[in-house]
Amino acid sequence: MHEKGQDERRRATLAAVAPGTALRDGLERILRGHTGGLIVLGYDKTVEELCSGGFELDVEFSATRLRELAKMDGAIVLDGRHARVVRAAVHLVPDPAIPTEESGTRHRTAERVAKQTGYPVISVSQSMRIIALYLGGTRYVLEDSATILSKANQALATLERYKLRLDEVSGTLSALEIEDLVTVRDSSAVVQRLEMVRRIADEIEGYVVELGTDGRLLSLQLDELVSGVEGDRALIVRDYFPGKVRDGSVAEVLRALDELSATELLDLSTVADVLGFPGTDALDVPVSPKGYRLLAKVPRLPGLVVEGLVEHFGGLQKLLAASIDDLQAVGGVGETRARSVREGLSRLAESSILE
Ligand code: 3AT
Ligand code: 3AT
Ligand code: MN
Repeated sequence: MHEKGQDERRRATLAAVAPGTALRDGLERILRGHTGGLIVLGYDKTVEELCSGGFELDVEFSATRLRELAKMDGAIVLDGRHARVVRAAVHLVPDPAIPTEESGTRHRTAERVAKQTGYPVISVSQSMRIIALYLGGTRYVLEDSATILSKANQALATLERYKLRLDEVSGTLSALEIEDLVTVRDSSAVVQRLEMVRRIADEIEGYVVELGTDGRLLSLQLDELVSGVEGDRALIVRDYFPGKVRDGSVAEVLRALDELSATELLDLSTVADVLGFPGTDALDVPVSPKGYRLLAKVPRLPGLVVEGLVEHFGGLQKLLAASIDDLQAVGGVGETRARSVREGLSRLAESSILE
């Protein structure tokens, strides 16, 4: 949980300095101007106490102002929303007892101030021509878009392969579900593949954030590949959750999946264990879905009706066998809806068997 919050903060900060933002524009101008820079992204009592000299400005932020102010010696302090320049030409005096791995007074100061204040600090190195972001105890180098894009495209190729494999195992699972021949192995394999797709998609999402306006095309490609994956993961967990489904228990399983290491995720038995099927022989145990995942493929079916149908019939096989009259016994299901469920499921059954 702690790690999650940190990850979100990192992404939010990277988004604030991504290409296309005024802040990044200012940093690139400093780099091109061959001067350096030391910029604190936030101002409060703690920051104030580290500031010595310089002058107070409190003017609106702009990229060109940042570049001009960076020509002077010292640091620039912005407010937390990066909308105003609070101070410039400041000498920062952080606690010298705070450890730093950096060499060079600018970068040592940046690391220490980031640790001491909790605000992100940026250093633009004059000698190394690098923009670095210090956040807490971590340093990120802001790479140019071409470098990030080449990494992102590699990840995207991997995602495409994973997605193909996922579509394969999902199709197989649907066919087995229709014929009531599913084992824990089959459902675990789909969960495993969904999780692998989700993880690589999350990595690419990070690149999208870093790329800012240069990441639009990548973002579109990503959305197209992973639409529905997050939802499917929850549906399949609900489908095979042993016993009654409560939202809390589903969320716990999803969290446990999220916490599996990359190696654990590759082991189907471990995935089965997380899904509620422990033991060495669990993979060959026959299981039947409640029907959530296939019902989600029936168009225009509200969530409450899906709940009602699963509750009433108790499993996919009984749903498949239900007549239009049977279906109408469920609250919220009139003749029209009963017909569309009947037809939807029949269509799924036909297309699944053909595959
Ligand atoms: P850089 O981006 O720093 O190369 P700049 O357009 O920001 O250039 P500066 O204000 O840093 O320009 O000024 C750089 C030098 O240019 C300073 C001065 O020697 C000369 N300069 C600037 N404006 C004038 C002017 N009106 N008349 C004569 N020399 C000028
Ligand atoms: P470069 O990689 O050369 O840019 P550096 O770490 O070698 O950075 P220097 O000692 O050359 O740093 O100092 C460069 C400038 O950094 C000098 C000053 O404008 C700024 N600077 C360094 N320490 C501080 C500080 N404590 N507060 C404000 N500005 C500082
Ligand atoms: Mn130096």
